[in-house]
Amino acid sequence: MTTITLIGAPIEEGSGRRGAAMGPTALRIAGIDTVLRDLGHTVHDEGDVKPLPARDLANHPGANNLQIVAAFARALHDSVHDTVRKGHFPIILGGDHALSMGSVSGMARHAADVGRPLFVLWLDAHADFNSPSTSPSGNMHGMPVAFFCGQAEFAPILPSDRPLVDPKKVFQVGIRSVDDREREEITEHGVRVFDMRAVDELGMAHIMRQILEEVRAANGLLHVSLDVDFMDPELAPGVGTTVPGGATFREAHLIMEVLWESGLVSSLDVVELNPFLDDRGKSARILVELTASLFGRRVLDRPTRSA
Ligand code: HAR
Ligand code: MN
Ligand code: MN
Ligand code: MN
Repeated sequence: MTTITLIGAPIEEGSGRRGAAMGPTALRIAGIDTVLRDLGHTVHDEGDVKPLPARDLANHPGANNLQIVAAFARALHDSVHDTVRKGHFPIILGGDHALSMGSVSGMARHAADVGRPLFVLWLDAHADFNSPSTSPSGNMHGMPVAFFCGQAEFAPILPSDRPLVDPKKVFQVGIRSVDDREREEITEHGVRVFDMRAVDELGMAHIMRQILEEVRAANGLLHVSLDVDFMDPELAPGVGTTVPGGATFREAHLIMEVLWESGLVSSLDVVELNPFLDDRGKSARILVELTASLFGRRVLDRPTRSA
């Protein structure tokens, strides 16, 4: 059984609208801690990180709310790194996706400490590979992947010696809304993209098998970042950036089940839940369901996990 630490990150300043700061509260009300305890895990809830605005950074015209976004990134980097160093599994309750600048960087630091490669599974409608100079919106929730892969424009946010993630170890699944400059960037940097067309043509089981085999062969750590808009908006409407044609409940569920069976996952972000836009808690409840599946809830016994 796993010792899990819940870390709330009530950030909405990366998203350009209000509401995602209520995400951690909604996930707690939906019972994320109880569901994990009922599965036999030990759960500590650290409460919410309390960042201090990064006043050393100047305002930037292409990076909205840079000071507060950087503050969350710094606080989460430290808190995730401390958590995982103790041997606990961090679950970051978002908050918008800009928080992954900090959570993934904290995991990258740990991976460097233990000498293992970090892989990232990015479940999202979006590639989130913009930089301040390429972003059409300036919203930093569209930038975390470019950040932790080391695009130079972000240099002052975290210490310059921070370990980076190799873009070829980032798997994006479910992508269906990519800006023109982003498309060039993810191709140039070799991000591994399984867009919704790939999901339709190959099937989720095949895609996940391929990803997990690669992580296992490299003895990697695997960070999972789950954006609510990965799922179809009919299923999960509680998010500011819905895109039609997303993953079904079964597809999302299958991912979580095979991830549990793999034993390879080290850390999880649950991001972009906007309870103000949700339909009577529906999206929050689905996220809790999916998290339970990632931690071993199952319908029938099957050949058990390998690790
Ligand atoms: N690509 C657009 C931008 O950068 C929209 C980004 C939206 N991002 C999220 N997270 N909702 O995936 O502005
Ligand atoms: Mn995202
Ligand atoms: Mn998204
Ligand atoms: Mn580039």
